[in-house]
Amino acid sequence: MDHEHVRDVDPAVADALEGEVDRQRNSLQMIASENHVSEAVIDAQGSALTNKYAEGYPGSRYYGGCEYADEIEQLAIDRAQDLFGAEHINVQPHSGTQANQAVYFAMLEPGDKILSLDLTHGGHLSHGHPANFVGQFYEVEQYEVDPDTGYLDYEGLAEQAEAFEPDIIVSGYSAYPREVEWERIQEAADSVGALHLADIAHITGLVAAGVHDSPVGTADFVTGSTHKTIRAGRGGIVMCGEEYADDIDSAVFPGGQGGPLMHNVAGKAVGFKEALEPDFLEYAEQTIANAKALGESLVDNGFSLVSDGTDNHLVLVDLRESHPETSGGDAEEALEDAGIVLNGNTVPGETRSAFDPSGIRAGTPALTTRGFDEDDCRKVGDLIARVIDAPEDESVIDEVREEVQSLCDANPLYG
Ligand code: DSN
Repeated sequence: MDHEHVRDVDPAVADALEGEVDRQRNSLQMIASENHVSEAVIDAQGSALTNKYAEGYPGSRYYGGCEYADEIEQLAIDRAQDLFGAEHINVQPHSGTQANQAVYFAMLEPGDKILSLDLTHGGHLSHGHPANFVGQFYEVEQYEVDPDTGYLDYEGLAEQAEAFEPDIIVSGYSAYPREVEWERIQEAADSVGALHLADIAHITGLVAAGVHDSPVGTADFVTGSTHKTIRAGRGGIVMCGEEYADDIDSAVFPGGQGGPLMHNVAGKAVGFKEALEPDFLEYAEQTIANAKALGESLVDNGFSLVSDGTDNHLVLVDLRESHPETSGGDAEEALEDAGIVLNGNTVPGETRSAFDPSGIRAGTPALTTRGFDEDDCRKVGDLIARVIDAPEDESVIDEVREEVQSLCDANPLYG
């Protein structure tokens, strides 16, 4: 990854690009929504398709010269169908948020009602936060996880749906460590005549591999992003039954987007092909095993986990009991100095703020891609504990930084 063409034209950007590759190589990327895509996906995304306009869909475009764009988009759709089994799939959304936007735009009128999980309980901005367009164009009410267990409260959700009478219920989360019972949310939606959108952005790869229950065939709409656990490069995807196909396609283009980012669609096609290989199942299983090992190690080191553990690729640590003086932001900063990159995160019942929350969120998708196993992840849990126990001790930070480097050297990334 030498960026030689960039260097010829723009050494400043080339230096920064190489700096970023070195940063990823020499530190632990534990932001739960991140991953390391293959060089094949990077090659596809950095291709001449960035030049091509292709408004429309395969076989029906508003511009000439789309023969290769058609071929690639159809490959992406076919492979996504093999992975997820949905009747209809649109691979053009630029991101998971724009995939969600397409569903809202297709199915709701401004002022319609959305019932979704509160952001501080693990939801997402695009599910109805007041600062997002969704919170401003629609009437949003939010549900919460059970404060005692950290698990979704399906009965409470059904009662809330009955009282609020939403037009759509949104499930699928950004900081929820447990398996989701899609059928129970569908039942709540059906009982009040609401639609159900399941946003699997974080777990798209786990669902594709079959290691996490799939909402496809249960929820009316399933959206996802393609660069997280599925490692297919930046972008989004929408899946639905055939009866909604035309509405969704029109809501993506021309409703919400202009020309598709065909270079990203090519990345999706390549990443989906990789996800169809048998070793992707091993990857997905290992990602979950690693998150469980990380969580156990943190618990052994005295930390509290929201819901006491994990079923997926992430753990959510509530620092309030074990480290009441340390905010998630303080922990994030000290850990980054030690080469462990994750994010401060709100926790259910948050008593600080989104800018200075009480927890940290840590994921294993990227570590697993570079070859980490359970023993490595237990060790990472110990290293996280050493830093958070002494976030201002430079000698601890330096020692942990060295151990992080050894782990990185043992699990090399990008050649
Ligand atoms: N920003 C992503 C996350 O970190 O969960 C979701 O879009």
